[in-house]
Parts: sequence; C-alpha cells; structure tokens
Amino acid sequence: GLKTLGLTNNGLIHTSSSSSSFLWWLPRQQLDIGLVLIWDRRTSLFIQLSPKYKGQVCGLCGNYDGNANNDFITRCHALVVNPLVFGNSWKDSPNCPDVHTMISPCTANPYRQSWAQKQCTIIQSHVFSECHAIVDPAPYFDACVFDSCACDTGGDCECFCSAVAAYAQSCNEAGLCIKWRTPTICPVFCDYYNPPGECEWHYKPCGSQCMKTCRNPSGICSTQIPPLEGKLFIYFIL
Ligand SMILES: [Ca+2]
Repeated sequence: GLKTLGLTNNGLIHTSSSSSSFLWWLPRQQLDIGLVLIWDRRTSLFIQLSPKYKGQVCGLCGNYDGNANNDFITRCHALVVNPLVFGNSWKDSPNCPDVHTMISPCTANPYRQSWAQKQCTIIQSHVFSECHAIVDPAPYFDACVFDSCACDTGGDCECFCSAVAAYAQSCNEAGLCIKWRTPTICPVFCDYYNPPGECEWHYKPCGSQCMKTCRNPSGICSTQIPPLEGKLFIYFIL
C-alpha cells in the first residue's frame, strides 16, 4: 500500500528572521524519519531522502532506484512514456483538471524568449567554467530558459535566479563553490537583516560548516543537511 511521509508544522527547525528569502524550514521529525525537506518559501525546494527508502517510494520525484528511465510510474503502477499522463495521475485534488497539452512557455510567451536565453547564458559562461566539465550545464541551461519564459506574472527574475542557483547547487555538491551572484545578478542582501551595530547574518554562497553559535551552543548539527547556499545558521528547537 501507499504510505505517506507526513509533514507537519510541529518541531520546526528554522532561522530566526521571518522575512528573509533565504529561510530554510525543517520539521524536526523529518530528520528522524530520513526525510529532509527544505523550502525557501519561494521557488526553491530541496528534498533529500535517506538511502533506506531506495526503490521504496513513488510519485513525481520518481522511485529513487538510481534508474531515471523508470520514473514515469503512475499512481496505478503503470510505467508510461507521456509526462502528462504521469503528472496527471499524481495530482492531489480530483477537482483539479487534467492537463492535456503542454505548450512550451517560450512559445506561449514569445516576448520573454530572447531575455530568458540571454540571461541564462550565465550558466554556460566563464562564471561557471570550472564546473562545466564536472556537471553538464546543458540541461540546466534548458531548464533555466524554460522556467524564465514561464515566469511572466510578477517575480520575473525569481525563476531565473532559482534556475541558476540550482546549477550552482549541483556544482557545490560536486565540490565546486561558484560565487555567481553579483549586485546586479540575483543579489542577496543579508546585511539588511542585521540589527544596527550587529553582524548576525552573513551570506555564504555554498553554506558553511556546522558551527557553535549563540543559537546553537551545543555545536551539534544534523549531518543529514547538505551544505546549501545562504544557510546562515540553523538551530534546533527542542
Ligand atoms: Ca527510477
């Protein structure tokens, strides 16, 4: 049968500011059940599952058996080729209509195409050159253009920034820290959140090692949480 790993609002591990775009929320018990879900409350969602669940899960993220070719399995256990059939089978609400055609967002929003392609070239540029041989930039560039074309209803830059950040995160996981943000390209203003005269918040492009801090006096951090961009300090509420 299908079991759901529950997410609740109990025992959240969180950072202290409520207004930062770089907040990561971690229900405490997820660490115990082997699931880490980190959401910046915008367009970035990070899911990490313990290897003990390999091949034991199903849904939109696949079955986690190391083979990407068998991930389009519907709710009725049928392996399909069509991504729409696959996606529709996993919709949560029966009131939500099925999607029957998928129009490329750059076709639907042609006025965004040249902007999206121009912006996304940063992934293929010298900024990420060190990473190109280790993590293939092509699928990330395509995804960046797709997402940047699609985001046409406010927050125009956010999808672009999240797409580039996704490539940077893959580089980070491969051991390469790329400092790609600038004051004009997807800037992060951590200092804004610092109280006057204090220096509590720092932006780290590739996260930081677990540190003993005033908010984490034990210096004990979960080893299950990978280094992530913008992670400032995370502490447990016990
Ligand atoms: Ca699979």
